[in-house]
Amino acid sequence: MTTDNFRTLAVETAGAGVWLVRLNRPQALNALNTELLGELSAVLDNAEDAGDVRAVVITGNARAFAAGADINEMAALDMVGILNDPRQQHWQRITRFSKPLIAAVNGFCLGGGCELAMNADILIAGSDAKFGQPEINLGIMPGAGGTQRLLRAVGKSMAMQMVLSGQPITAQQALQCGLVSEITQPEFTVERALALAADIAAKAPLAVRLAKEAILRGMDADLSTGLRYERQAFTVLAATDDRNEGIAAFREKRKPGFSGR
Ligand code: DAK
Repeated sequence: MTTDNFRTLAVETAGAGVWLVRLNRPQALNALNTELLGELSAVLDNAEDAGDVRAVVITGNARAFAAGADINEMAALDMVGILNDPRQQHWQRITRFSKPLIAAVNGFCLGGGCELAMNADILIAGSDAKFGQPEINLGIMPGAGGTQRLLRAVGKSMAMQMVLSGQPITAQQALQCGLVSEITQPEFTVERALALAADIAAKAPLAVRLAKEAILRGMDADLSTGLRYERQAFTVLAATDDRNEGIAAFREKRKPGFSGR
């Protein structure tokens, strides 16, 4: 993977099977403009196709993960512009990424930035992170999943509080309400996310993929539908080489070597 073609992102290989994507518009607190979203969507396309990529970590910088959609760009869009907005497709690309995506969040994580982080499967926050949906202060509301994903992540009362008041919450509050799974010192957020990504990257890729899909499907399904999907996915994995390898390695008291087949 080369970062040469990107102006708003930096991409690097960070250990076996892991890509690290850094949002890179520091002058605008990594506000998500069309160019950045397009580049992110291209990176995820590449990561999806690259057989050796097993997990992706996305981060910003010390000051901001991302302070939301680019308000200057947004100002130019009327209703028809929003209906025809190409960014919608970029958001869909992010949402349907099938490999594990981990967000390492420091600083401001607001509006579309918070919605981007919530598209990740796992969120790790630096203790200085601030999560919020401040769109209400602009006379608008979240438009990239903020009302729906936040509701599912933190429950009704906290989602209402954040979306209706626009007030951000701290990393500690985000941990308490389940928006993030861990807090680190800010300087170790990316390191911790990469360690987790490396750990996941060493697992059987098909099992990881189906387990991710089962959890995501479960968020939108009733229990019996979710359980039915889980059972089907579990059964499919019985036909994989990696399942045989995992069980054989356990019995032979050695580390498994997963092939992805
Ligand atoms: N857009 C553009 N520029 C931004 C920005 C943003 N969201 N946030 C910050 N900046 C720019 C500032 O304008 C400033 O630029 P200069 O003036 O230096 O040129 C620079 O970043 C540094 O920001 P500040 O000077 O304001 O820094 P402070 O530390 O004083 O304040 C702040 C930091 C994060 C509290 C403040 O910048 C702020 O309130 N930013 C706006 C946060 C916000 O309202 N975010 C929500 C935006 S609306 C949709 C998809 C997505 C969305 C909607 C629809 N569809 C697919 C339909 C999402 C909407 C949003 O996210």
